[in-house]
Amino acid sequence: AVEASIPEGQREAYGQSAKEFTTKDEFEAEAVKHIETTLARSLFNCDEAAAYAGTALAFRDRLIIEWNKTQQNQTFANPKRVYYLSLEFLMGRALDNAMLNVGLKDIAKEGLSDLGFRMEDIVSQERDAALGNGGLGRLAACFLDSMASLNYPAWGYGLRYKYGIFKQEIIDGYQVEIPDYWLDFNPWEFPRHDVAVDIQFYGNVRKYMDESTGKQVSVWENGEIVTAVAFDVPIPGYQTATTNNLRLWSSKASGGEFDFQKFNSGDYESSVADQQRAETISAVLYPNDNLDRGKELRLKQQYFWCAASLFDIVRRFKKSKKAWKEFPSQVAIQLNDTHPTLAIPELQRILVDIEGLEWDEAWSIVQNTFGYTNHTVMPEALEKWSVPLLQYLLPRHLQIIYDINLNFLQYVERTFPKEREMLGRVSIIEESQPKMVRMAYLAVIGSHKVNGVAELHSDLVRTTIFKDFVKIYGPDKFTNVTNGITPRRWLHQANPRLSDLIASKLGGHDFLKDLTMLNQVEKYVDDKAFRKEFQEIKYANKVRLAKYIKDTMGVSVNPAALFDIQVKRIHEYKRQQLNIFGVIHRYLTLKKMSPEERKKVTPRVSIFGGKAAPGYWQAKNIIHLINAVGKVVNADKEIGDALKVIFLEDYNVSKAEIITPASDISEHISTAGTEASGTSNMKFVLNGGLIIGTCDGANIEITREIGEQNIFLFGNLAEDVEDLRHAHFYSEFHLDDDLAAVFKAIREGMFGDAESFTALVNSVTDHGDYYLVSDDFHSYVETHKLIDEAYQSQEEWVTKCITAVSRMGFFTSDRCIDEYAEMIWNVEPLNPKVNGA
Ligand code: GPK
Repeated sequence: AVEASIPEGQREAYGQSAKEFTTKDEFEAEAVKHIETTLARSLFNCDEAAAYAGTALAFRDRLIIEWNKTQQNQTFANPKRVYYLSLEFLMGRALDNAMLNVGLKDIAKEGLSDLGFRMEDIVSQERDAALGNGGLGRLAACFLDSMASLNYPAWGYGLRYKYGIFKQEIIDGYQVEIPDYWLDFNPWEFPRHDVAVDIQFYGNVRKYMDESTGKQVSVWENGEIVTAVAFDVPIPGYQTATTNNLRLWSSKASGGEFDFQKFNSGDYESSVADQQRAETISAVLYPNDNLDRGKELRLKQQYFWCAASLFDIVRRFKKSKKAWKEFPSQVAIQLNDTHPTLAIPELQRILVDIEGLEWDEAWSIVQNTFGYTNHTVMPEALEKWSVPLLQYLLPRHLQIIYDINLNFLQYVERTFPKEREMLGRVSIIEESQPKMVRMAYLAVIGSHKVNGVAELHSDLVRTTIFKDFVKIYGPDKFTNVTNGITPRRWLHQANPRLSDLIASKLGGHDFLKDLTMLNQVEKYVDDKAFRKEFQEIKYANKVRLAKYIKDTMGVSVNPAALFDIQVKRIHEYKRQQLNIFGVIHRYLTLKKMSPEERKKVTPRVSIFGGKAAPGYWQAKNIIHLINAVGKVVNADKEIGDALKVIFLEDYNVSKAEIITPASDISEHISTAGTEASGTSNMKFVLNGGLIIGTCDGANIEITREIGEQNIFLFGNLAEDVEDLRHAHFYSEFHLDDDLAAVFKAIREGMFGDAESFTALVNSVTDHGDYYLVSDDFHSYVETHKLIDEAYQSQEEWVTKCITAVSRMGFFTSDRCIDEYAEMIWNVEPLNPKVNGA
């Protein structure tokens, strides 16, 4: 019926443009066509970069077709949709994933080989899309993959940063940050210059009485306008036709390229300056992880993105001509942390000020639409914005926030008349100087569900930061969805040989869509051939990493040594300092041994990687110490292969794909109660490595699933942390003896420049040891001894690894998405084939 209005010639032509390559020769023809025409490159100028571009563009053509069909299908069926609002999407590379999901990787591999290229070289030409800091942003990327793979009608909304997370260089042992300009060739995005939204900032609110309705009306006026332009990124599902959309907003000055009034009055330079000022909104990703810095430009980013996304969502809803009360039956919006909390007052503003709904009716729509995911209970990470800043930038939103707060506090007062002291505690407004808006409270009040990301974390959410809210709303509003990872990228792509070995036993790769099938692997734990192949794969992955280390750093490491890896953002709570102090202890121990004794020790390679926020001085000290220790240890002839210390530069998603499959042990050693979940712990175990970890985040659930004989747990428990911290100040503080020896070595200059490590040592000895490094040190060192012993009997070790892999089915992000869909979103998958699409 809809098609009837389209001229017949156009309908036919459209159908024909959709020819898709299916053979090697067709692939080659497509890729070469793109190299010759799209890139205008001659045969004599076809290098690896050009081959990458040709391959990417050929696959892109195929994706676009599926993507258009999916979007048409969703438009016709008009089901309830999920909108995942996240300031970060840490996608990594797209080509390998596109080839896997389209299902023609082997054909492309043969085709490229005909053209004289190796697949790995071509895939590694791509720059990472690094629009995120760490776990939170990578989780969003895994969720997009799962939502598409499970056929959920889902959109991601984010910002199109011109500069993603900075590139890290290590110069003389120090971190140096280089801007990441990643957009010079990005075939995976589609500018939608026709999808543009004007966003207002500043200005004032005018109130008047509408005579005809007798209602008070608020008008936000005289503001400054910036335009949001949509850039769309296709998100293909695995083995399904569903290809969802990630919409990223880019900022530009409103009114076309220039302000023509200024231009005509001869003020050309200032109109260019306006343009550049508008563009700064989406210019750069803030490089802080688990830290709130309260910068004005960051608040502008948040509102810009929330307002553009909501405009888009509301526009789509209005096309359906349904009544407003249907909005929550058509729209579920998930807030990835508090960064998009302004979407709550923004939707209330749209409904009340623009659409003319009554406050209460609007508010019930808002509450039923939003869900909020909390990712941390650490106080320094909980967002607050100053009232004067909000008043200046978003005057109408501040009023709305005050009204939300008033209604909420009145409700609390009515319900708990005897607990007036609670009002100050739960108020959205903190009565400080200046006053602050507590974004997490606003997110809780404006959502129908609040979830943490692992069981312990969700318990802490309920019993600490939102304790009063559990009392006010009841326990059912608060829930848990334990994080997961996509097995497509983190098993099949990163570790194809292990994926294929599993597939050979399970009769194909179906487990990549139903990871619980991994439990069938346990049957092969005693199968000689299986075990041998499993070990060979791990060894090959370690050889690959050893080669990478040699190529990038010039250091030779022995792939037969125990590879001990800690890669994640550098943060005091993640305790890379505990790890490097442990490494120093190991070095001192080795130095005391005779050469004969030393030969009996399990050789180790301690591998670190991760970025420090540019303004996080103590984290940078940790990086410096790791590099300083590496320099001394790696040059020590006496030590040789017994110990090597490596700091891998510029850890990112594509490097994680090489590093993760190569671990024997990985470290997840945060102070108990601080790491909400962690997700790399899951990746390492799924790839056949064991972990050493504290009883924190998802480590606890991993232990429950894989069995405590297959994990190395150590350290104090979350429930004891408060008392231990207290004891550091009020009782005699006893520094662990082995740790004291480590500090002595550092102070005496064993690793050079003792001065520059003073602060790191003092944070333990003089400043209260907030992260309990000394309390956990002994248990940490003892557990590493157990690891050394366990590794000596390779047979038992392999049994542990295989058993652990087979019990990891729970940790797929597909399970997470089904849980969100059922408990929070109330959405169903949409069959991609309905409507004959
Ligand atoms: C949590 F609060 C934050 C943050 O600002 N950035 C970030 O990456 C992480 N997180 C947690 O630290 C991890 O424990 C968790 O697995 C991840 O979010 C995803 O939930």
